[in-house]
Amino acid sequence: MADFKLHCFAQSGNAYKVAMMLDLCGADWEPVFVDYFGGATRGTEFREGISELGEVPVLEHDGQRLSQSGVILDYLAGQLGRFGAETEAERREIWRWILFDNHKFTSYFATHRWLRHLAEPKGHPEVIAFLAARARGALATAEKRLSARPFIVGDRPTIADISMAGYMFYPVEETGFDLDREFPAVAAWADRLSELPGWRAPYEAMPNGLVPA
Ligand SMILES: N[C@@H](CCC(=O)N[C@@H](CS)C(=O)NCC(=O)O)C(=O)O
Repeated sequence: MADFKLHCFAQSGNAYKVAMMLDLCGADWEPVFVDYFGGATRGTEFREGISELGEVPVLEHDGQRLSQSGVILDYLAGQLGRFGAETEAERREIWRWILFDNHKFTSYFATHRWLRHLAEPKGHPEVIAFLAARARGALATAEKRLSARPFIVGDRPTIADISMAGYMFYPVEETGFDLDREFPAVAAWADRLSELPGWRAPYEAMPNGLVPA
């Protein structure tokens, strides 16, 4: 049995943050497919048996069950000794960006992708336009930051990068954002992350929720 079990599906960039961390750390892990599109996260079995929050990712390790990608990344950085903070100031800086990611960067980008590409029926055009504008604003913040340094906190990748990159590797047909054209520093940063040893793309790392095995 693998050391780590990750409840996930490939369309979830939030789950991908954890899959990416496990891959980059060379951890022994296996995915547990969650049939999100079949309603699993809204069902009693998941909410009472896996997570009351009704969301992936959920990580099982050592008799524990953890949820919220930021908390899981922090836990894994401690367990696996990679991509964590080296000083207290760096720890605060990492959390500043993980919170920004959860509130503005991932959340608008992911909800925009969801409503334009995955939801049935698709979202109202005005709602999609609102979310695109909010996502573009958060991307502009990251673009400025990454124009001046290779990674979010400085010279080396940390869990802040892994958190923020959760949705950066889905195709433009899904996201509606051509990062190379609109946000070249963000695109170059995502390329740098994808060159790290062990990296796999979301659809390679996790089971596809629309084509269950
Ligand atoms: N802040 C959470 C967000 C998790 C989240 O939004 N997960 C989505 C998939 S990407 C989910 O499982 N949603 C279930 C639902 O809405 O029923 C995290 O970072 O873990």
